[in-house]
Amino acid sequence: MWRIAIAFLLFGSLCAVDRQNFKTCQQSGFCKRHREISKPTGYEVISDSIKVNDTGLTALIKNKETTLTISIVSLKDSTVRVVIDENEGALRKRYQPLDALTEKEPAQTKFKKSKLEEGSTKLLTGDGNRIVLQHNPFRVDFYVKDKIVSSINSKETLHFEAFKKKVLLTDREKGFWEETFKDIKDTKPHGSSSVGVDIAFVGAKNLFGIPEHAEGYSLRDTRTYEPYRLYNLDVFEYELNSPMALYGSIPYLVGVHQKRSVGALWLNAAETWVDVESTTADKGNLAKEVLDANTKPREVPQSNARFYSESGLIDVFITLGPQPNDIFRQLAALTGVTPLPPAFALGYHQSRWNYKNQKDVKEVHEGFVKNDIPLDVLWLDIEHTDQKAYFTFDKTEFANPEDMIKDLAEKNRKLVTIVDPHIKKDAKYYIYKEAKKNKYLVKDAKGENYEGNCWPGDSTYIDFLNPKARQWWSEQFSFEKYKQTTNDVHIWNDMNEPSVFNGPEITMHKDAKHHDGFEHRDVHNVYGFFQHSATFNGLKARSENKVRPFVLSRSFFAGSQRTAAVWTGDNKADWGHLKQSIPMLLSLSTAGLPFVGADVGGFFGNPEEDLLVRWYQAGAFQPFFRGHSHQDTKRREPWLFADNTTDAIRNAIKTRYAFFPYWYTLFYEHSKTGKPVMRPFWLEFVEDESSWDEDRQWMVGSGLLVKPVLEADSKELSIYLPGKRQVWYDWETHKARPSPGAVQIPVGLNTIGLYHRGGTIIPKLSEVQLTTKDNHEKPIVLYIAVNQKGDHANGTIYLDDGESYAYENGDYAYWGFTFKKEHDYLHTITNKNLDKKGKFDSDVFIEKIVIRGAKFYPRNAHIFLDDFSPEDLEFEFNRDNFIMEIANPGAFVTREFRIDIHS
Ligand code: NBV
Repeated sequence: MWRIAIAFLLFGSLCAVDRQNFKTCQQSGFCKRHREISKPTGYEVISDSIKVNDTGLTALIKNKETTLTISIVSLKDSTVRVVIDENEGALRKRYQPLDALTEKEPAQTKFKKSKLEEGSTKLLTGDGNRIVLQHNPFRVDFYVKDKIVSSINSKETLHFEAFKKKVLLTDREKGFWEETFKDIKDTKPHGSSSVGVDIAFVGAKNLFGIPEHAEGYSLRDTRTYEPYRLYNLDVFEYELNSPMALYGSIPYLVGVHQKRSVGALWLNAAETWVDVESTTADKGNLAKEVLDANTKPREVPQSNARFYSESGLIDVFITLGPQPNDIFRQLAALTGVTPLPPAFALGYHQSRWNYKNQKDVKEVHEGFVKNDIPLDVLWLDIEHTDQKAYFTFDKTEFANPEDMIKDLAEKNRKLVTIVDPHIKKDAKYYIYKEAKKNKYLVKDAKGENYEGNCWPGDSTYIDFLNPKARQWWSEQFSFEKYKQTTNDVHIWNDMNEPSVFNGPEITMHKDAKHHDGFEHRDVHNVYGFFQHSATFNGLKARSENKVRPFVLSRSFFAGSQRTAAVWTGDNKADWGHLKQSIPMLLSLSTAGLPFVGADVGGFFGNPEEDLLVRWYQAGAFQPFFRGHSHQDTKRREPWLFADNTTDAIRNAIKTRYAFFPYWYTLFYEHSKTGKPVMRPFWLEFVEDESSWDEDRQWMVGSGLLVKPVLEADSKELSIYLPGKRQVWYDWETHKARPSPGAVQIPVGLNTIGLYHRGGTIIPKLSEVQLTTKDNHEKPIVLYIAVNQKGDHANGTIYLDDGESYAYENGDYAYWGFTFKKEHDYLHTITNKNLDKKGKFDSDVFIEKIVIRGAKFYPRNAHIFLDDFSPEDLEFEFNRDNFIMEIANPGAFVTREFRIDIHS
């Protein structure tokens, strides 16, 4: 069996993606059936079935063949849930991935009013939004401030395959009762049970989201293209600009609009396809609703997304915004946020398949010290195990893991080890024995333990759908079980789509069986989610809830952000992949998953030095920052290149560390607001439509614009400065530029396009040490970028111990800084405790303050601390560039001060 694996591997590493391994919509029976629907499916509401109570409405809807139930409930914060299920007496229960939600039953809120009329039922929500159920044809319209913003089934494509008794032959050719792909048969014992409907986003020119695809950020019209596929798959050397499925799925998208953005979460874990269409509302089925609301007839853009899933329910959450901030908060209320990561996880990670032995590990991490390059984490890939039996160490190459971990820990570094979900079928392997004995393994269609081929050869798979199996899995991370590990070891869950080398499309057979009678087809996209959440819980429990875990997962689903960071899998060392990583990470961020990154340098192949440098520069401004490479590639530790390459990589990594206080604050703020750390422009500049689909540049938080060099031999970098009436400052030269606008900067080896947005204040470390821990509590420099009017800027900083949960009990500090023009002759800089519950006592002091855009002539400056006696401050002022620098103001971040600048 292992030969197959190796043959597969070699094949995989030699050529690009083998498309033949993966289905097209035409080859997927249900996708084809849904896509071919060309006439209205004819659903109408049975008027006398409508029941409305305080918080919800239920009704029956039917067409010629099928009767369904619909429920519409109003949730908190402008969110509406619409569920369509079979009517009573269904032959089987349909799976709902409710664990993706933070609350399995999201709290409902009361309607203000409801009104049953001839032809429609109107509901007014507590937030003042209106929902209109149109009876015939069946349709659900959503209004914000009397403007229609979204509609379900406006194209009348609702199609719901109810379970039925097996009728031999009739539907066979359509793949209803069985389907074969590349000689592998899906027995479909329960027949097909697919569901699908269209969702309209009125006023939205662009849709964003539904990761993961190697595609542009703005979703493209699929009318003459394959639909986007959501089916977690292990794809070797994935193709660029393709809607093919990749490792993870979040069935969530946003329709962006200047005043009324809308999000939709399609809560379904089965194979799903999404067709996207960009059209105009004034000519379609919603024309009347759109034109009614507009006095003058005009063209109104509309985007439609049509979702089809192989099984499960139609369970849609519509978040009604209306502003981008609201959209992120509303999604976070449904599927959660990333809890504050341990500080080290925001540092640089060095990985490779594989560091060969302990000596290798030692040389590599000491190499970082010798070469003065910061590093927080060293990673061990599959070869560190005893013959791919996870939770073990190879007895010869890693004979003393405790020493190795101690050695790393002494330098304030961590180790990450890989733990995949396939379990070596070996009667002597304790994990296999226990899982088998406890019946925690996935079963095949016949009810035997499911077997597939993966790294260890014959493998079985943990049934993570079973809560007891999850609990057991979590316990495997305890120090008694995962021997020779400590709290300094964190975990990487790879291959958890799950990858099955000899399975259909390199994954599990759809007729395999899981806990509670569900088939693999029902739960496929949530399998990895359950693995990484059980891993996270295990790490947390092993430290008695004291140490924040770090888990990286390849597969993901909605809600994955609560327990994992994610990377974009097996990319390639070429410029195209570097570019594609940006929209990929933005799509993940848009879908609520903020802790994301791509393998720096590219996993397959050997990057030219220029590319490697540029990739480090981009990665330094992306949330998860890890260099990683395939075992067949040349070694790429940063010092193995020409000196100027090593220098440029060192610079990039040091720059990352210097911005650590800003990153950490942004992750904290994400956990409170749901806003991502790496941001698309529309979140910050919704007024500037031309910037919405930008996929070469991004924002880190609200203050920093990043445009890395993305082309070989670049001489010049052109940067778009978004927004209206904003001012931007070149991070290095302080030169101010208005927006909207574009700027060209000359490119050197160390160039990263970085612009500081006027009106914001960014804290940065004044010097960096070699790990985040060594940087803890070190002095900062405050960069103040004055806004366009010249009268204001503000920013924040979050501090805590960086590793424990003490912050949950008040051991943190969250402070704000404000620069303000008080009047023509006085500008002030003040700080303020923004959260009095935070009691963290810190000694972090401000070593320097840099004011960009200081359009005044300072005569003197002094600081007031806790009394009324001011102390004079020394400063420098550059009249040409309007830069004022105050060195050593004697201010501490978490002690109140006021600096007066007289001009
Ligand atoms: O465990 C080996 C690799 C890993 O290095 C990579 O990051 C994963 O995406 N893994 C996939 C399996 C084999 C890939 C060819």
